[in-house]
Amino acid sequence: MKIRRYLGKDTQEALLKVKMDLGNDAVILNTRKVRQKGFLKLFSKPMTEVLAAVDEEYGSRKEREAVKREEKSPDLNKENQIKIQLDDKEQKIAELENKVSNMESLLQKIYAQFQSNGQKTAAAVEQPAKPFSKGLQVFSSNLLKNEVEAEIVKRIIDTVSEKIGENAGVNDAASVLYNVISGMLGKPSTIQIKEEGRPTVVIFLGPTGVGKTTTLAKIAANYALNQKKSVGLITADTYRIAAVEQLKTYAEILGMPVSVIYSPAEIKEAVNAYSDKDVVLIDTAGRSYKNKTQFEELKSLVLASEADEVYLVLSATTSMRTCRELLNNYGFLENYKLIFTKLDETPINGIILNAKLLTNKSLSYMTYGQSVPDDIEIANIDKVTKNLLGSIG
Ligand SMILES: Nc1nc2c(ncn2[C@@H]2O[C@H](COP(=O)(O)OP(=O)(O)OP(=O)(O)O)[C@@H](O)[C@H]2O)c(=O)[nH]1
Ligand SMILES: [Mg+2]
Repeated sequence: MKIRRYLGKDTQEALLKVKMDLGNDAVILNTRKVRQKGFLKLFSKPMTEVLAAVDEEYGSRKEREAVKREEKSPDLNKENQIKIQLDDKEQKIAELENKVSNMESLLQKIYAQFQSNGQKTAAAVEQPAKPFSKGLQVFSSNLLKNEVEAEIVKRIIDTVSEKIGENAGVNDAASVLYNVISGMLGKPSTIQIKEEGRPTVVIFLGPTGVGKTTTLAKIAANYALNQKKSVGLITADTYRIAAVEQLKTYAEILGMPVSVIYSPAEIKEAVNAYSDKDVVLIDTAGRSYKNKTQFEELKSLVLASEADEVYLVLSATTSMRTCRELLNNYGFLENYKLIFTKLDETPINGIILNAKLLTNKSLSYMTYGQSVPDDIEIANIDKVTKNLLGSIG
């Protein structure tokens, strides 16, 4: 028994090959679908494989016919043999050509598929953003331009995303953002004058030149002129010759007493001397963030003053990096409120939100110029929030 394997595009083609080769006596043993081996062939259609058998003595039909032809005319047969060999070669070449062209078209298909996949990905990236995400993108970029720290911007956007639906428009996003940011800034807290007992004692600290003395003068003037409170001033700033004179000038104009102390030990007595006052405001010397000894002295001054309220004065023009250092250095303070000055000198409001969230202390006053007593207001959360969401030109 002779067993042979025949491959065809389909069963019909494979059976035809069997018949052609083995004749009608062939017995079909098995048919199955097979994939050709090789990377490119993985993408082609499976072939049909037919396993056929024929009695050995019959041999293949081609062989039998060849024997017959040889018997009839040996010369003609030789000629035919050459022709058959040539025909076989031509057939092989044709088969190879066919294979190459199949591979070519397959490669073209694969290439086209890759290209269309690439276009689909690009299209997905360029897809017009939904109104919700588009609105948030604009605001998030404004917050960053306002120098709100990236981590905080992310926190804000995440909170807003949780609160509003996918299809919310720019206006909805804006109003939720407004609420989230103003909530983070919190309610401002200003000096709370005690109704009874000793005067309310307030001390102002902060780096050099930020506007401590000017801000103190603005607050003092407002208490004296608008609220008819009696105010006493103390300065602990004897480092600069002009500092005492500066406060004395304001005190003179406003008609209020001022006393000067040269060491923390003197503060208690100076405060006690103002027992008849409603408010006592204490000015301090600006401290460079590098000088550790000065901070130790400041710490004892704050403790000795037994102040009811402590205000840390910061300029809005300070870089966030410096601001972080400053907040670190003033970290010895247990409780304080934040004053931001010089907001007239910068359109950037990010530092206010950053510092508020870093310290978790209340915002209190903000100042917008050099003019005493006008250029001060209670921290305007609405204004700051709108500035943060607005674009910086
Ligand atoms: N543009 C602007 N200038 C201000 C503001 N507040 C204070 N200044 C100015 O900043 C400068 C310093 O102000 P001071 O009040 O002396 O600052 P300070 O923190 O007491 O300074 P030291 O006592 O030296 O540490 C002065 O020229 C003020 O007029 C403000 O809100 N805006
Ligand atoms: Mg000063």
